[in-house]
Amino acid sequence: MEMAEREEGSEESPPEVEIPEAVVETARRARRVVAVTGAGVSAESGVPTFRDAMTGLWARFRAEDLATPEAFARDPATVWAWYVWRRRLLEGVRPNPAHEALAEMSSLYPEFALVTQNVDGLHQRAGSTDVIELHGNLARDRCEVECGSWPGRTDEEGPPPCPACGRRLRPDVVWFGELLPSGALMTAFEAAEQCDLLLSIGTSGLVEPAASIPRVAHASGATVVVVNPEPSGPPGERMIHLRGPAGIVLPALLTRIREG
Ligand code: BJW
Repeated sequence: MEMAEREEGSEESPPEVEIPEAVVETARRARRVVAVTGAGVSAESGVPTFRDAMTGLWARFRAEDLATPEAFARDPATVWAWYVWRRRLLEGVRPNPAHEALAEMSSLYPEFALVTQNVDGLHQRAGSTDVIELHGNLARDRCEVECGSWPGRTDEEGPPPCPACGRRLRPDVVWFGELLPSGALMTAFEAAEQCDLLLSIGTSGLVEPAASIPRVAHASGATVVVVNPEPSGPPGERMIHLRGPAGIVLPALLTRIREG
């Protein structure tokens, strides 16, 4: 896919993106659509991805060393500080055109499932409802012994005690080695098995079980469209890669679908 050069002095108008006719046709014909999103969909909002933006704390720690129950047990203060930093960062960001396009797309289809690995809540802030959150949400804490969840706190010295039992609070997110919420996971895989079109947006596809969702959709007969500026696997039958930032590609796709 090619993007036209921006003209001098035309910063206001978005760059033109060519969406292949085959994608437009498939997206117009589809009735059941699943969008699976990862950190890349929020990159243009200024939220760092996990594996390709290494600034601040990201430069000093690997996600795999912080997003584990073992890391929290070993060094709760560091893990807590990482999440406080990320919560603060979210206070200053807004949904971008990719989130907005997905929120609008849902109204075009009889069945539309938005499945996200992200914990930033930006899809909801863009107007999406019934978002299937596979990895939890940074806006919440929960008790480490599961006695409840509360609004996420940004105490500098953490982790704070659970208001109910006094044990530690932790962010209500899914760490490596932990089970994903079973209802969300089941809904996501069922939707993938039944969809005509699956959009895989801004994810490296390295983390299971989320990474299997597009594969299940493809094996069940759906067309899979990957939206990512970086190369992905080889194209194949019903497997199309739209190379570009989600904030440019998705609004362009939405415009083309609506033209029909
Ligand atoms: C753009 C862009 C732009 C940039 N536009 N795009 C089977 C095989 C092997 C291992 C396993 C397996 N099954 C389970 C495992 C173990 C493990 C796993 O997957 N490990 C692999 C890494 C090897 N999975 C788990 O432990 C899961 N639990 C589980 O399966 O329980 C049962 C079980 C346990 C153990 C063994 C077997 C079974 C839990 C996974 C939890 C993941 N948690 C995290 C942290 C969440 C909380 C937090 O935010 O802190 O979730 S890790 C992190 O990775 C986060 C993300 O949601 C997740 C995925 O990352 P994502 O979104 O893809 O981001 P990136 O950075 O990787 O990619 C960004 C992409 O965007 C890039 O491609 C860019 O190019 C692109 N991009 N700008 C569009 N503008």
